[in-house]
Amino acid sequence: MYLGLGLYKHMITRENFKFAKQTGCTHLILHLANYYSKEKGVVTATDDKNNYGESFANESIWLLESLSKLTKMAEEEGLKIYGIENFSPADWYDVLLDGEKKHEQMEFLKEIIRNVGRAGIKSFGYNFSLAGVWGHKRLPVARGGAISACFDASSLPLESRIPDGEVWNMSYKKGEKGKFIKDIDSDELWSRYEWFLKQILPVAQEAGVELALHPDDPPMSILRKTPRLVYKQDLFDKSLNLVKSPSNKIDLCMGSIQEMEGSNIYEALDKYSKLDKISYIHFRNVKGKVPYYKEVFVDEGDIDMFKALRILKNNNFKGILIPDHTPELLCESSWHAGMAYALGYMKAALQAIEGEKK
Ligand SMILES: [Mn+2]
Repeated sequence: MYLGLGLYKHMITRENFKFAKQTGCTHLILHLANYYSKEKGVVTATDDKNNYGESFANESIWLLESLSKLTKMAEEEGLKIYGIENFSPADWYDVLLDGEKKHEQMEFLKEIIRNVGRAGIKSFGYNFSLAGVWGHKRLPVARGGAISACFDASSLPLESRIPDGEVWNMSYKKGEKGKFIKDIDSDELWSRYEWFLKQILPVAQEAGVELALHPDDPPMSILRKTPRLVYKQDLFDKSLNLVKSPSNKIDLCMGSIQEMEGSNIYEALDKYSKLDKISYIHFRNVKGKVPYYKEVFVDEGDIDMFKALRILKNNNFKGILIPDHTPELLCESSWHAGMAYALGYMKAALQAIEGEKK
């Protein structure tokens, strides 16, 4: 098991690579889609009026040359880029929405995966979702009033439909006023997903890239009148069996799984690590489950993180763990402090667990 740090696009700097190295990481997961760039903190509240901003198509960051520059910069700092997380909505909205540009967009996604493979990057995380990550509020809900993400279904306009020009909680064009994305049922969502997997998995396999599916965040069965794909942990079985491939894997987000109704995080970790289906892990903790939960410090949530690590160790898990999100610590560099706190905890826990006998 290795320790990694996830960096959002606006945080991809040499200084932050050094910060990752200094906090004990050996690996990085980079987000190249430009969400979270508007605010200083990264806990962004969204509702029916505010989303994660504008998404741009065909950006040069996806070229092999750009990816290779990033891998070289990481190597210079003694790190390896393990994965890239998420496509830009502007590059695949018609794949998600079954629109007229889906074939053209699919070809670009394949090119991205080929470039990722050529750059020597092992994993590509993605979230096949229409509503995306939506509805969290930025509130002082973690220990000591630390600002963190809180989801409370009872306080949200859950039925607010997704306007034309938006998907995955970002805008990709100026939409028609009063028009919304088409209503679909769960079968239709799965059939769109199956088409996507059948197109992308052979390319990923040839490129030596694992595709890592993130579960729904928040894991509601329906959100903004759209179905969700993996809002219960067993739905990962459905995704893995839908199109079989060694490249069909999971980005196992411990927080999102813990938030699911009826979930058992230890069973999920045990089952999917035994199957060698976990590409990497979002190692974070929460209190509560849908319809109300809050993201908290790694040591104060409902999950016994040491128990989780022992399961992974016993199953010989060889992937990486990243903190995903953490509450913000009250200081000048609240994001860095939050990450350093989580990583220090993880480093100590790994050292303790690695020293234990089976
Ligand atoms: Mn996650």
